[in-house]
Amino acid sequence: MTQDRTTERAPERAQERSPDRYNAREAEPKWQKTWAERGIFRTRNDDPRPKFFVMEMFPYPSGRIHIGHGRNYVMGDVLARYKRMQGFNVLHPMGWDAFGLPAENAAIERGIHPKSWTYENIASMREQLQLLGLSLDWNREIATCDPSYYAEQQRIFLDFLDNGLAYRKESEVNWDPVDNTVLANEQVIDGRGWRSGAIVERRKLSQWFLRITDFAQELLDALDTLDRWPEKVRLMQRNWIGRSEGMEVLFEFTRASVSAGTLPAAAKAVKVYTTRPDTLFGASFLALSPDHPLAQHLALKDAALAAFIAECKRGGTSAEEIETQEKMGYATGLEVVHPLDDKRTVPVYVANFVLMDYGTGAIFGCPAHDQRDLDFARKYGLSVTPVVLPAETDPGAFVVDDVAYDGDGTLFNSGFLDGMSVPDAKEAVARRLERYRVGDEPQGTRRVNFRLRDWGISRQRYWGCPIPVIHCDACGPVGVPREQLPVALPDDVTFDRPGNPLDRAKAWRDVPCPKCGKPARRETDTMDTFVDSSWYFLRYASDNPQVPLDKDAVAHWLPVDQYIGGIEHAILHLLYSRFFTRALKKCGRVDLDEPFAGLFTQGMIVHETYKDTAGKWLFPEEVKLLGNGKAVKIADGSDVTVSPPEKMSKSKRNVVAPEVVADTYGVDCARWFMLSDTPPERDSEWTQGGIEGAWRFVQRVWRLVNEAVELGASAGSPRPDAFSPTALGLRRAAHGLVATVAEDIERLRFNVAVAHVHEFANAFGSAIAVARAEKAVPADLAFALREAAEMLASVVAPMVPHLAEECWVALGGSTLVAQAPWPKVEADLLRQDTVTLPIQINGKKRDDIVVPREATAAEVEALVLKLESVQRALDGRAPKRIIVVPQRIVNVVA
Ligand code: ANZ
Ligand code: ZN
Repeated sequence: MTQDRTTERAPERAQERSPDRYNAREAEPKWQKTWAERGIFRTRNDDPRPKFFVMEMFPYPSGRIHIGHGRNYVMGDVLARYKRMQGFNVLHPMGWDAFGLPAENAAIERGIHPKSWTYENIASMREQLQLLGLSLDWNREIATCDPSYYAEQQRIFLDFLDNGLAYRKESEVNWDPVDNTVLANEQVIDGRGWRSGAIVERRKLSQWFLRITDFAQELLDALDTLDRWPEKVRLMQRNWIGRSEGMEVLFEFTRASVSAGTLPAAAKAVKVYTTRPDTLFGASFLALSPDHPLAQHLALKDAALAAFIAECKRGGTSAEEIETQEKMGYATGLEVVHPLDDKRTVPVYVANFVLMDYGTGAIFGCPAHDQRDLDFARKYGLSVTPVVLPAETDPGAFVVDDVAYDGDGTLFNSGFLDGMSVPDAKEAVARRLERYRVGDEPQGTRRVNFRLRDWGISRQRYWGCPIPVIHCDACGPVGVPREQLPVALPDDVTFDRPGNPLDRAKAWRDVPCPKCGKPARRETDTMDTFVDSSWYFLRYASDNPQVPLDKDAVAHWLPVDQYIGGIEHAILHLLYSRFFTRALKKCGRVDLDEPFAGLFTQGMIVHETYKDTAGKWLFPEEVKLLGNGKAVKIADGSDVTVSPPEKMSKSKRNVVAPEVVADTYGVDCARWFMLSDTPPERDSEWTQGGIEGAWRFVQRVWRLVNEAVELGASAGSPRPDAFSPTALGLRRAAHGLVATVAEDIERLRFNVAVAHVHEFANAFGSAIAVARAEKAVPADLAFALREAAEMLASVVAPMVPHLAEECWVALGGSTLVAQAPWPKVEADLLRQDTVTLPIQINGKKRDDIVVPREATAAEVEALVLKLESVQRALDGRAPKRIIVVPQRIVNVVA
């Protein structure tokens, strides 16, 4: 069945000249077995060679992988194999990000235990990855759901606790009032619980946090040192950390407001945070967050305010939700005095767009220069006074209508600030407010703020790493003694009811307090799965399971030289990992600041989508393409709608399984195709034509090598002293290939490497044609042919490793090319002593040829006539004319 397919889908098979066809389906499993048996990808920590650590972001074991998942692993593998050939001790590990919600959903929906679901998926995905021929050290494989892994994670948590880096605080969660359970954000769909459909409420729960904000400045500053990270990712992290410089300013209540009697006894002023103290004279209102203590206090005696606050909560309180909501406010009736002009008063609102956990939870609104404030002012009829005048603008003519002006300019309408630039005005206001006093506090204080929040890691779920804490009524939360770790997940739990099964696992939950021995209960929250992935790269360094986090091994291997993964992890995963590394250093567990020296974010693999007449998605193998965008269903010939390529996804069925490709073409073809054409950072389209092209090229390399074996010198033949132009041209091309592909791989320009191999194959093909035409191949050319074949096999070895091993055997090699050194280049041959001439046939460019720079027109002509493309065009006839323009172009008139 699959054999038939190969025949059918490899259209040029019949035209091949060589009877020897490379049989990937035989070769690939054979070499994979040999590599595994000889353990050649096993890495030792005491290996004296220089280290190179390359890893790809580890997969979530969701079920099966499709070829779209494979691209980053293949890229990492090319680098790993190349670096091995360069003499490095390479660490290239693999693991499983194995905790998470889907396993629990499978348990709920299909009654499979999350553990079996996960380990079954791991088994089948491991097999699929092995099929790709990846040079991984499977001895270091880890799964984050393995107690041996999470025991260390619990130890890390306790270290954080001891060092003040983990703490507990009240925080809001999504609460499903019907299922009586906390929901993850992704389980809230349009404000409703995914299963019950009930409107989700916000509830306060005591939860565990990690103090990432302690490291905000460091994490920001160190971004400048990560010069092998994409600028885009550094920028995203910078924005996420969100440092801003501003001021806290006190606004005192008016006498009337104080004597109204609604304020708490101690309340004299409201503190706001602003990055624009220069715009103070444009202030037209103050706004408190609905969660601000003062708003909460006022709501106790103001039912309308209480209702308003409740209304705000329904809209959600996350920054993203607030961003999209219509601005709403409630006038408290209170007023404050303007800090720079005590004759002016400003009304105080409670407003839905002010966040409690940023700045001070209160703002002053300057509508002319802030869009949110402007929307708010228009809605509630508040004044809009511009105070920053854009350059070259007439103050009398400048009005702010419904777009706030947030640009630069000169202050006006601003008393003592008039005429100043924005920075000067900021400084002048700061100086003045630092001098003024409110009680014994300065009225204004300079302040740096970060958008970054501490990391809430508590999840009310089963399938995660248990937080190693026991709650005692007398002692409070107590860390589980280290010798009792791991706190293992109990297997015996039920998923028949909503909520966290750990809450119901009495035998597991109820334990004595480690401090006082009184009855106590375990923490039933588990950790956010981002914790699991925040240190796995450190775990890989250890080759001793007894010491999962091994400081010396980390010092040896880290930082990761090249990390490869998707841009979707540009912020959270990478930032958390950077934080973990620094936090662990603070705890004395590692001696490292930054975990990833080099980062590469690869593009995705996209594929067309297919739908039948009933609107059902079809798999590519169910569809026959007819060309020019038309297709039919193979089963019944009915029409298929073809839509533009999209990210491969199971739901749209536009996926290709690695085993299908392996069976049909061999995985080397898949690898070659994934590396070809498209720059690796861009999305690449998987097409039938593309994979067939890769198949033809694999066959071509095989033929070239075999022809060179046939015509070339035997292994280890001595190097002749002199070379003919043809032999020299080939040698230059081969040595050039070795040098340029090395550089291409170092720079992760895999598509360029592929292009260089293609280019070389042409040169090699012409040289072989020259050799074939000889009665006896001269020794110099014979030497060059063998050398070129060995170099070609070596150079493609990182990319198409199975084919390369097979070529290596054909060349008489007794070792593995995977363990062979990268070929040595003779520097002399790299000098630009060759030129590439375009070949025009009947006025159209058809080919290129590389010739020695000093080649005579006659020599060039002879070489050109042997090119496959030229012979095809001539079809046995003599050319009408050949015009060689030395060092420029060759024109053939057929
Ligand atoms: C007055 C002002 C005038 C502001 C103006 C901006 C423009 P970044 O740069 O992100 O730090 N702000 C302060 N705390 C807030 C909170 N808890 N919720 C919502 N908004 C808050 O933003 C700082 C600015 O965001 C602050 O400067 C404040 O508005 C607002 F023409 O103060 B500004
Ligand atoms: Zn106790």
